[in-house]
Amino acid sequence: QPTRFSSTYTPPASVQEWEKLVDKELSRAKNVSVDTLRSERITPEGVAIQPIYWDLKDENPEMPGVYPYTRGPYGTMYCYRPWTIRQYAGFSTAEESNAFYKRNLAAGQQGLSVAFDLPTHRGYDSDHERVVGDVGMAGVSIDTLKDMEILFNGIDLTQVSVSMTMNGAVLPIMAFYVQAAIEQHPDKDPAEVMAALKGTIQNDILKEFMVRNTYIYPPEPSVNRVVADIMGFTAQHMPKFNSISISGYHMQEAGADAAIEMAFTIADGLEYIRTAVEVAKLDVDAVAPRLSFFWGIGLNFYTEIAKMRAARKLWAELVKEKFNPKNSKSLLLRTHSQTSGYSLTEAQPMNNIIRTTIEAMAAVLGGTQSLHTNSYDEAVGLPTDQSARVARNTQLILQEETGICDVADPWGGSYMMESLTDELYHKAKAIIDQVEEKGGMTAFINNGHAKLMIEESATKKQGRIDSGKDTVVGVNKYRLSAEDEQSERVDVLQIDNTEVREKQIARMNQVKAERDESLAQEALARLEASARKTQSTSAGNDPDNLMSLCIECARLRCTLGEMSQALENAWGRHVPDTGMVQGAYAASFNANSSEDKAGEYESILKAVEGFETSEGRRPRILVAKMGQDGHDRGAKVIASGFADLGFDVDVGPLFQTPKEVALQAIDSDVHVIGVSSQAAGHKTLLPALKKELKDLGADHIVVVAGGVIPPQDYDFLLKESKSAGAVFGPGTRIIDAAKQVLSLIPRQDEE
Ligand code: 2CP
Repeated sequence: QPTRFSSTYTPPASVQEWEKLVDKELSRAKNVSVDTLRSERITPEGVAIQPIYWDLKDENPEMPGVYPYTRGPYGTMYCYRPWTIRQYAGFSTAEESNAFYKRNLAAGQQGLSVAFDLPTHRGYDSDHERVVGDVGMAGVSIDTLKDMEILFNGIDLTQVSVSMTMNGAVLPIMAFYVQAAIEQHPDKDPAEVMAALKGTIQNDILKEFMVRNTYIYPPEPSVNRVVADIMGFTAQHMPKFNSISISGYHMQEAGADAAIEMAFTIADGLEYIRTAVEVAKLDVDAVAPRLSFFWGIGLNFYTEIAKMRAARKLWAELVKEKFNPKNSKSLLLRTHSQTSGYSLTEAQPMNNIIRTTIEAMAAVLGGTQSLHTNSYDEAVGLPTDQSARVARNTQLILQEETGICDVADPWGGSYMMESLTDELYHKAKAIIDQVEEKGGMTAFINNGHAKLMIEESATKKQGRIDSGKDTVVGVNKYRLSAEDEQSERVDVLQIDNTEVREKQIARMNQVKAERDESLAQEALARLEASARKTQSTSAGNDPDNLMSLCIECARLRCTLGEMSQALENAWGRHVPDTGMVQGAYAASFNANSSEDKAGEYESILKAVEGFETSEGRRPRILVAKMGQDGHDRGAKVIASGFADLGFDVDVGPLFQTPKEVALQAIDSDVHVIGVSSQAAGHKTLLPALKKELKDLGADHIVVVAGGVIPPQDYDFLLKESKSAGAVFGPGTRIIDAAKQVLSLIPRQDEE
């Protein structure tokens, strides 16, 4: 048996290609060569860990950095440069977020990732009537250039790479970011500053229509103008900036399994290249090297690693086949990953550290380029400094204490992993073929197919958990007593939403007062006029490019809401439909449950029938979402589950005000309103709903709440403000919630 480096061993062609590539990769690095990588990582037992392993009997082994990239986009992977530790954060005002970023960078974080609040996502300034409960809650509030300048105060944007999660109001946010960078360097040519900017904008609007719901405009202009013009602008002026982060994460969070997540995400990516080439007339090689990806990483350890390996291969093959690029970088799937928020539990939150560590290991063993690890308290609220530190240290420990970075694709060649990679590859490819046959992802989304497939998968998963088929430690197995559970509670960050909102409005008014009003209005009018044109080249130097026009608006101190409104005047606001999956919960629960659990299901059905007999109609519930919180997995699963259990279910539209919810509830004559809240607005929005009901003489309607609500707030909702009759935290079984809701509805003879 020859060794890899014995004089008698002649490496096969793919290994030789890898060696050449590695020489090139390492030529950038000081004091590192292939030889140092091969000989310097010696274990205490005297074993030299090699940067890569392959089967010596294989005549053409797959290698990392070599087509089709199953084993990784780079030849040496973490041996040369570990993944970027990039924690997603932002809350309250720009000042507070800026201070948080600086503390994190000083403590070992390597790149920034900005979370914006929901009004910003949806294109509303902080003074808009629809966003009262949302300002500064789930991210930082940005209304003007001034906010963006404060957000990055003391952080040189030409040096630190910044990721921004923004899709709806992506044009104003990108414009503020670019203009803030330019104004950080008044002595430099703006072109030079823009060329130095490195980072990523999420700008993945297609998935918003399936799952994340922070769209503003209808799909057609969102893709063909907004996304296309940003691709055109960044290709020309910001070559180091990743113009889209094509995201599967939110699909997984919404319930998609790995094959669906991978397939829809890759199909979205193909659609974006098609838009670039066919609509914006850009060269594939001008765009594809700066498309990046974003995966959710859950607890299915082997599957997640295999997913990342299969996705790289699938992307490389499909881009090559469909667009025939000349630059090999166009074929690389580079990705950010985030551990699963869905997998976190409110019960025994310390268990979440272990879950997150395992997920982080899967992301890294799958070859991620950048990683966010969730904080253990994220199932109940915003992370504190302490929980954020534990999350960051999880990555630092993996990078610096474990030796995991010493070898690229350690799973390569495992019978099991190669087989699983192959199977997932084929499953995802079959779904992509189906999507492409239907005319691509936009068509597949428009006909509602994509959303339903994800919702069905989510509802089945809930049935598996509620029936006990899938274990969730501390939730459906190994539970603590109520008393012990209480002692495990953790502190969460509390934000005074009213104070943040007032501060934001004051600052915005000051910016408006100090600007040249007529110049600002002219710039907004030019933006609207461009949006009304159906023909634009999207090229970065086209005077109608929406990104250039927004940068000009930002320079003249127009607000985010004003720019968004100018575009809305031309395109309108997108209104989603509210369909619901039927039968999936019942089927999944009953197929997976033991006999006693099946009896439990039957007993709820009987109770609902009993209600109907005594009250003359079934219990009727309105599942409502208030504020700008578009996370609707919980609401959709609850709606489907309750419907399967015999309730009459109305699903309210997204983004409602408390008054709109109250009016719909009265109109539909429901017994109960179930409010689903994931974005921290509950302490403002629930009391407001209760007041509306009272004012409208409908105080008899029971209100219950569920979602991400810190246990510390339960007393406020249940007792102090009496704005909810029950609160259901993450991990509540649907059948338990249904039982309790039924018991809360006053019967006719009690009234
Ligand atoms: C890296 N490099 C290497 C190697 N590794 N060169 C040679 N050999 C290697 N082994 C080089 C790269 O070529 C690149 O240089 C530079 O080092 C940086 O590496 P990278 O792989 O580009 O890493 P990165 O800068 O960290 O970028 C990673 C991504 C980027 C994935 C490409 O798009 C990204 O950071 N995404 C983050 C997205 C994110 O944070 N999203 C937040 C979602 P060159 O650039 O010169 O080539 S939070 C979402 C929430 C949940 C929400 O949406 O609601």
